[in-house]
Amino acid sequence: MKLSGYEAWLRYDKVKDDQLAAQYQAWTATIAAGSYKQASPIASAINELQLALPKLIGITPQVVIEPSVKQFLAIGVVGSSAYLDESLIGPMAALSHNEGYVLKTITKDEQSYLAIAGASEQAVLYGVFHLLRLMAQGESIDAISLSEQPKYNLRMINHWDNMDGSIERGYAGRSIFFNKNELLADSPRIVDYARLMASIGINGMTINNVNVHRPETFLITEKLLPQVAKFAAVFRSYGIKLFLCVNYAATIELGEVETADPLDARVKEWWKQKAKEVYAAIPDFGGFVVKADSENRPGPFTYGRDHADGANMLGEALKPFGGLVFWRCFVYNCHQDWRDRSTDRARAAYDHFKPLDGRFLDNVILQIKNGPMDFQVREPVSPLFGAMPNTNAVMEFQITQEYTGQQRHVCYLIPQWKEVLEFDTKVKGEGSTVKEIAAGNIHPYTHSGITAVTNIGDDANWTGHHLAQSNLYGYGRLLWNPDLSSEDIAAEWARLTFSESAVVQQMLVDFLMESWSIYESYTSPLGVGWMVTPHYHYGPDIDGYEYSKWGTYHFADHKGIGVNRTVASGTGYTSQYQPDIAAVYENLETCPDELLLFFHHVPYTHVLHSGKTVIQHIYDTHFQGVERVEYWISRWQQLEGEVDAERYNHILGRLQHQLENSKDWRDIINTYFYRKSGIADEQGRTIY
Ligand code: GCV
Repeated sequence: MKLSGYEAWLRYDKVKDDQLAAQYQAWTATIAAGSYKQASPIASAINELQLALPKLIGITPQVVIEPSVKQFLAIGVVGSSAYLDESLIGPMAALSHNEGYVLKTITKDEQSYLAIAGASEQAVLYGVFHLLRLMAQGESIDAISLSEQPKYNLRMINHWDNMDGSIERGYAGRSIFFNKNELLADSPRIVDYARLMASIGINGMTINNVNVHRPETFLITEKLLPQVAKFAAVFRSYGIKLFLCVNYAATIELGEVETADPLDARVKEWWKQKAKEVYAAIPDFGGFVVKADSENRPGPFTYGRDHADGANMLGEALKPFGGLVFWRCFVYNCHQDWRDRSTDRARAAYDHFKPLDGRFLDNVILQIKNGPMDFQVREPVSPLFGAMPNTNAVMEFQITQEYTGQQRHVCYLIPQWKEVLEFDTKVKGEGSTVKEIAAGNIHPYTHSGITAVTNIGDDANWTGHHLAQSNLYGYGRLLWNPDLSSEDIAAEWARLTFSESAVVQQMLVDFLMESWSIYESYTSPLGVGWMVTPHYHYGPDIDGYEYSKWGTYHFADHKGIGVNRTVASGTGYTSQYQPDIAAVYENLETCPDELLLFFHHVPYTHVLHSGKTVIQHIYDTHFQGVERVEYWISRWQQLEGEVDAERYNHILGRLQHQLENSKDWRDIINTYFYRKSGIADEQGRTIY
């Protein structure tokens, strides 16, 4: 069979075990759904069952109000029917979240039914996806009793799509939302995308780039709002709120007020009217995401105002409608002179925002990238996260693989995100993990959660590389439950997306689990970052940091390499962490190897905790990285015939490209450092 990957993890492969298929049929052939509105999450849930069940078990379910059969599926909001009475559902009482649900088999008055009871309509949809996930994985559903609720309230996706149809940092084709400055609001692909997102629990989405160019500025105008509202309507029926990125200087860009000064009464009034207009078109509009005073985007600095002034001006406008402002903290001076050690890009977000704690309105949320720099393969956790107890915050991850192989290399990012989430910031003593901060459990945020820049485009398989789908799937699953292990998420994804074959699954899981470490091993070493081609961010270019026209970013010379960020003699960045953590990073003895060059400038002969010198580590990891890709190609080749030919060949092709590219990395990095240091490889391997 030809498999494009379009259905991703909603493939619903036919259940081959007859007994299991019979069990599923018995529970799902009749669905008691009560009455429900068209284009609602319940309607979507039913639609999903109607799409999935014929594929899984070859039946088309009957949807009824009062089932006369003895065994059936009952879905709905708790209390909405006699079958979903709270006393029967029981565990629902323990759910504090309105997106939580219960799956439970119940026997009552000689009828047995599987109840999917949600705290809300959206929760019912999540419950249905849960049931289908179980069935698609071949789990018994005969005696079920479980309840689930998401860890994070805001589970967002950001698209960096431009209205011309291009995607900034997109590696999977063009935009599914825009083309040639038109909105593709009637495209059937939008519904399929909403299905995929709802199935992993996403509940908010921006569709346009944070770099808002002139055409996208018009998204909030009369001309385009009716089209935008169509997207919102599709998303609404899948429990997803639509947000837009706005141009901070829209007043000027649209020629309506000649200033964007956030304290100017005309500017404030303009945004208030704008909010009214937007909410008239989309009553449940989520709010705005803003990139201001960053990478040449306009912002309040032009008027001598600060980020709190800017964000609050928008917050005030959205407040009457319950709208939110996500204000990005990716603010740094991209024109800084790297020779001047008193400035350090890593310091910027904290330096800009920390002093503003407590000044933001409670519908404003700071959006903080996971690291202090920019989604590198390895960075420490941003010290800003948790550092502002009186300001709402969300974590921003990057699913699109801008710096991690651009979906031509395999790089499963769930282990990286889990490391970030498990990091203990100690801002309120032991246990102040990022995971809990993002959930609003350490500081009492009114809004919190996680967002990420997504990796999809209009490629048939959505993500370019088939295996990159695992990052999107894993992102949603992790936001629902960050305690799931990376392996379990990978296994679930492999089973749903590829095959019931244990061999295929195990190989995919092993491969995904190794992939981040493989990618890291042949790219920039020991946390130093970049070394990629400027702007494009793909392939090796050691001195290629785009903003390093005054000198190299990594400060490598014939004696050593690394960025000194210590308080003792460097940029002082380490002081932005809590004292215990700062001490670990500040001290060469305790700084973890993988971040050594992020924090310290050391001689090539410096001995790591691993016992190797820095230079030998560079040589070894770069040789090993390539060997590991070679090994993976040989393992993948064992799957020929086990995986459908289309996906098998596609992945093989990408792996072969990865191998060639990893050789470039190896040769260019090793040669550079051999020439710089003059130190030979202990193993005498050829360095080109
Ligand atoms: C959307 C990095 C990326 C840019 C991106 C920016 C951001 O600099 O390279 O493409 O712009 O981050 O997060 O705003």
